[in-house]
Amino acid sequence: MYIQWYPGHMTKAMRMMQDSLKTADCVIYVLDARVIRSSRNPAFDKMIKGLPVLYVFNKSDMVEKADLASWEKYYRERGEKCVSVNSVSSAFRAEVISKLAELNRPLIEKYRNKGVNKTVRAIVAGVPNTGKSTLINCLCGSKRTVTGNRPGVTRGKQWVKLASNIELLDTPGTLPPAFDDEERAVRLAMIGSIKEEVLDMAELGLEAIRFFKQKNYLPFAERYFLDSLEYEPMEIMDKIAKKRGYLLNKDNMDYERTARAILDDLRKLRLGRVMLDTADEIDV
Ligand SMILES: Nc1nc2c(ncn2[C@@H]2O[C@H](COP(=O)(O)OP(=O)(O)OP(=O)(O)O)[C@@H](O)[C@H]2O)c(=O)[nH]1
Ligand SMILES: [Mg+2]
Repeated sequence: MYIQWYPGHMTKAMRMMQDSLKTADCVIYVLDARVIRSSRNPAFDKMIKGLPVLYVFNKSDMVEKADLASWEKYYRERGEKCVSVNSVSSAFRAEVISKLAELNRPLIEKYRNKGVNKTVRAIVAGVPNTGKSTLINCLCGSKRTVTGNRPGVTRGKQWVKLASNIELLDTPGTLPPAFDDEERAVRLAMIGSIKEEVLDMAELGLEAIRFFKQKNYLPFAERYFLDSLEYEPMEIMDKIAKKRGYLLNKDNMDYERTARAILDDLRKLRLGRVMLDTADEIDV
């Protein structure tokens, strides 16, 4: 599936990130726990070389703990600091703040030795809709930023004071510039990080079916009363449309509506807690 997923304003957004990084001491890199690999942005990774980074695996409530543990292990073995979070809950607040303090301890101590009380500036970044603004609100314990379940909610940058010596910068979601990796684009689209305006929803639904078929993910078959996933993706789409009675007219099925139903089921966990970037893909 070809997705023209790099809208013009993204170039501007990436330039803004480059600019903001000049005043940042560290990065809070918000990844979606379902797509820990696909929600990395290689262009952004290059920009932040040399800065301390805390990787936040957000929406951890949407995947199985055991699946997430493989990614945590992988990051930790590589010496990367990471923490799994559900930003909608306040339960993770203290842990993230303590990890953030740990990340910046060398810097704070360096300044303290000079008698300076350093204010740490952390840039909160990630692809659209990963929960950056929600995380900031969670850390602050109050609604300081605008959030919403669609990509592109945060427009400009916004500094938020977390404590007397920590400031957080909320930024608009940014996508990787190249679309050399179609799988990445598809997965980001599946979780809702790419604006619907640039997507062919029926085609995306078919990609979702391909994904579940390839993993032979049986809860998918169960959800739609299919006896197996041993059919062509289009056949599966057709069966689901028929079972649901999604008709365009008396001769044609409504595949777009079918696709939307599948994606909605995926995003609302009605297909279970599905990790799209599975642990067996860690080292690929
Ligand atoms: N289940 C779950 N939902 C979350 C979590 N964090 C955020 N959300 C939801 O995800 C949606 C997007 O959250 P935002 O904070 O607006 O995401 P963002 O990364 O700031 O998005 P942009 O500003 O558009 O780039 C909202 O509906 C949030 O309620 C989480 O940890 N778990
Ligand atoms: Mg936001």
